[in-house]
Amino acid sequence: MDFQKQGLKEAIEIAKNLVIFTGSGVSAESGIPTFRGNEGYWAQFSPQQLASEDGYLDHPDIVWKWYLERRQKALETRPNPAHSSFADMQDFFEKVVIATQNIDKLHQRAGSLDVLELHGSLFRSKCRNCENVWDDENTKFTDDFHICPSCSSPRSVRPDVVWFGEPLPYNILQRAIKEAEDADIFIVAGTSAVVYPAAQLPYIAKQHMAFLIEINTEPTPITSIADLTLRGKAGEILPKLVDVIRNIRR
Ligand code: BV8
Repeated sequence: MDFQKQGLKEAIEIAKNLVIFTGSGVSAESGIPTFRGNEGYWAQFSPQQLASEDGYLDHPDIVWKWYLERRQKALETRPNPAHSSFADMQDFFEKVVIATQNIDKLHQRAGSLDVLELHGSLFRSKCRNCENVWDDENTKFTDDFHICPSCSSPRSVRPDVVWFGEPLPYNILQRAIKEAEDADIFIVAGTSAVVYPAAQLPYIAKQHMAFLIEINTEPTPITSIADLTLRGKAGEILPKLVDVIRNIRR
């Protein structure tokens, strides 16, 4: 693995702020499907059918079934070495922020403390009627899970995730943009970097002189602007990157 790339050692020596932008590829080695791979969700389902409000309104039970299956899978799985490596990096830099597109909460379960959930969470629901949002990690979903516990309006409860055509949570996106601007090192891991506005973050970091590292099994649009591309599985590469950081920063 080419960690000797020009600039990496210097970047690690002087960095204060580390920002990590992740997508479903970081959870792949935990057994959670990605979206756009051959085995990905979009190979079986249409994103418009499952990850859009129209799809939810047309067939709420199918959308709920998909999210509850994903939620169960996330609960049954464990963070992998990619998640734990990002948590370990908190020992070596003043500030480590994770801006994730993932909704599986595996970064938090691995010990990352500052996680921006750009696309929401499998473990929160919200009411379309009264806009109440609540944690439902311990909810045992039953047939009446459509009833809002706050306003009791029937069939108004949906997953608190960002669907296509919906805006990202304003404060979270603004914070992610600010952190990308302030990043000394910006790691892009396990994302195809095609979903906007989240995918703008690496470009913002690069424009603000961050050292850009990409970790992916395949090339993406970010590859051409990365200062260092580490080609391979995040769960295998990241523990080695932590060793490199530890040797420089200890
Ligand atoms: C918005 C829900 C506007 C949560 C998701 C035309 C019409 C309308 C909109 C648009 C348009 N053109 C562009 C847009 C914007 C649209 C968009 O970007 N579309 C793209 C597809 C062209 N974006 C939106 O609609 C956003 N909203 O624009 O609103 C607006 C503004 C103001 C007011 C009103 C409206 C909303 C985007 C969020 C959509 N929600 N999901 C969920 O169910 O999870 S998207 C979905 O894609 C997930 O969130 C996912 O996180 C995200 C990104 O995918 P990735 O995580 O990157 O996963 P992917 O499978 O693609 O890639 C995996 C990568 O990992 C691969 O590169 C692979 O090589 C790599 N990999 C695999 N294994 C490993 C690995 N790497 C390392 N190690 C491994 N082991």
